[in-house]
Amino acid sequence: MSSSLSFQPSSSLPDNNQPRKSRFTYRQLGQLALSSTACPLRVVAHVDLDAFYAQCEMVRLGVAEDQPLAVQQWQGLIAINYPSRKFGLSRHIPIAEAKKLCPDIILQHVATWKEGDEKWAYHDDASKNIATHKVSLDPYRLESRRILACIKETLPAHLQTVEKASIDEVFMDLSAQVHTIMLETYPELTLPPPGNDPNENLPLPPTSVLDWKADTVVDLNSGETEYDDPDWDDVAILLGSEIVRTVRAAVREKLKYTCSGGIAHNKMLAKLGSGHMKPNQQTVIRNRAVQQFLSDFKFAKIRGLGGKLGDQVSSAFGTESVKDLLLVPIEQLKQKIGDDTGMWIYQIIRGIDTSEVNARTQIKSMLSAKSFRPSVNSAEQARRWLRIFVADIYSRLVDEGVLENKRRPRTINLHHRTGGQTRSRQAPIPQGKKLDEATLFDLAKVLMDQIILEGRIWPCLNLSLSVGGFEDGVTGNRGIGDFLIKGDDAKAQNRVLQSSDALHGDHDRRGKHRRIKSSKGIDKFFARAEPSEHDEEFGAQMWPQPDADLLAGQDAASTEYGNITDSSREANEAMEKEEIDDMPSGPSALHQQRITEFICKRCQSALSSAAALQNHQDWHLAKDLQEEVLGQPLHSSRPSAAGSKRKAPHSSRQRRPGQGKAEKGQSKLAFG
Ligand code: TTP
Ligand code: CA
Ligand code: CA
Repeated sequence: MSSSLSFQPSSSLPDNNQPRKSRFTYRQLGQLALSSTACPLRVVAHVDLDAFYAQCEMVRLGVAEDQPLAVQQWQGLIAINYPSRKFGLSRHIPIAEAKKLCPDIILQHVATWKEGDEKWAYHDDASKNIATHKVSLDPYRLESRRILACIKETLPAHLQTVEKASIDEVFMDLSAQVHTIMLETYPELTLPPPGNDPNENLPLPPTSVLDWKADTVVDLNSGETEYDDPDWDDVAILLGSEIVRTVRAAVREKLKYTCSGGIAHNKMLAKLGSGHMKPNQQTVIRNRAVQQFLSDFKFAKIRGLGGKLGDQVSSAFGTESVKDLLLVPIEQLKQKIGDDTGMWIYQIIRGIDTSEVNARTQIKSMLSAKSFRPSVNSAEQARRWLRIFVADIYSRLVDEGVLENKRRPRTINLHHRTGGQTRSRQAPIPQGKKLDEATLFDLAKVLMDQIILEGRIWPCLNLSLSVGGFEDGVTGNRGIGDFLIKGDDAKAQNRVLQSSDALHGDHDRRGKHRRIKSSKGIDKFFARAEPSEHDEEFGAQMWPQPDADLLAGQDAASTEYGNITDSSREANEAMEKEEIDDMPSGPSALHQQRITEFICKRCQSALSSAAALQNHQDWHLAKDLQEEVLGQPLHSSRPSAAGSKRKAPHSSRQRRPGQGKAEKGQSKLAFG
């Protein structure tokens, strides 16, 4: 790895005095202007905030940059700033241990909603009140929005493609901007190709020296040397890297946040790059360095290969390393893993990823939920929680542009669980009117009342409210006043709910499948990159693995934070594993006893407590619902979609690891 490179004098005039040509054509240069995913000169960047929630708290509290600080959620740590990482702190360390290792550490609990409160706040006693408080991530969403806005302001409006990939990450397709800079910097590129033939190769860049400034530049593949003249893909990535440096400096100067960047040919590589050297650095992966860079990774680091699929691959081929997997012939991959998935793996470990950077937020659903310990035992108490869920969801809807009528959900769902039974109710959200918090709350209350009417619903152990079916709002000349809900409309709304009950209310008698089909909001369980209350059940550390919030592709089904994907699944699997890992290791009698007491009948996992077992069973339920929503198990071999404009396995009609069902997006976090 080198921090700066210089090339030897250009050898673009070889022996026969004919100028040597670039590997790239005029046509390919043209594709760069269009940000074509097929363009070999394409430049994609990924920016990820360093220790994000911890930085948010540092900025909010105005603490010194070298002050160790961690963000606490109940009895766990969810974000650790870099000064405290020097003391060996990580997400998995108990609070007492963290204080021992770093006595000066500031432990800041996340903001919470207190049962019955109208607004979240930072409560000093939150960590002791898991039963009556619910985490609010609003402070971090707010900062996320400011950072996204800052990034967008830094880039030219007409040339930017920025995708919020999680609460603290963005992808940027820099191709169009890089193209513009290239033409300005190298006017020879604006000349028509010889014979006006776009398939002619470009001249080589006139420069033989590329200054990578302070970037980390990944070493070249074997066989390539720094003495080879740079080609236009090197120049493009260098220009991309300069843009990222400017973006990071703006975020730092204007908002005080540090972040790390990755600059490469596609999303997958850019994402691996941003995590390569942290904090406050950026890593460049030139095309000539991709193989070298990837072969050092375990394939579990690649998004989509971190969970069950990764396990399946490692047991099928007896390895966890990319290097070994590269030796497996494609036919063998297809045979053991399935045609599409095998093909996808074959390509992704070779650094091939044609997923687009999506500028449009494609949230599909939002969920707010809580498991109750102790249980909730009255309608009044349940309503107090509903008020919080609605406030939580509404603030996210505002982020989504609901006030501007940009996008709005079409359905609202309530799931209710007692010891033995889960009930769900769904209703349409009246369209064409302003959607406000009171309307949502009224809808939620009606759903709750319907469930209450069924009887025997206490004690309630879990409530989950979700909204889904997002679609673009009607644009036009209607002012916000046109969307106000009037009294009569509210009554009409109730009538709609009643008829919806007739359509959807008979869940328990029709069985689970029926219920699931009317409850797509549950896909949210698999689509989070931000922790939700559901995560609290599993403990803070169990939520998304660092890689699990990314995902990809332009085609995947979208939910609030990201795709309904295997990657989200990985997050859930991680939860499950960590539940098990939380138990004392070693064959102690206590351990044995706990194992036999809390075994999941479905998968034989051992859980550490009755509550953990309950949560684990919720996870199974969510997974079942998810499979129903997707219609088939993931990773099965599927026929290619005829007529799709993209090639398998990236077809917009197919799901692949890292994607959800067709339509798209990521539950992921749109910054802002
Ligand atoms: P990450 O980007 O994974 O981690 P980070 O920003 O804290 O640290 P890094 O510098 O390594 O990127 O997650 C972003 C935020 O999401 C993190 O600050 C807190 C939250 N989070 C959780 O609450 N639980 C988790 O398990 C993870 C991974 C993140
Ligand atoms: Ca981060
Ligand atoms: Ca992140």
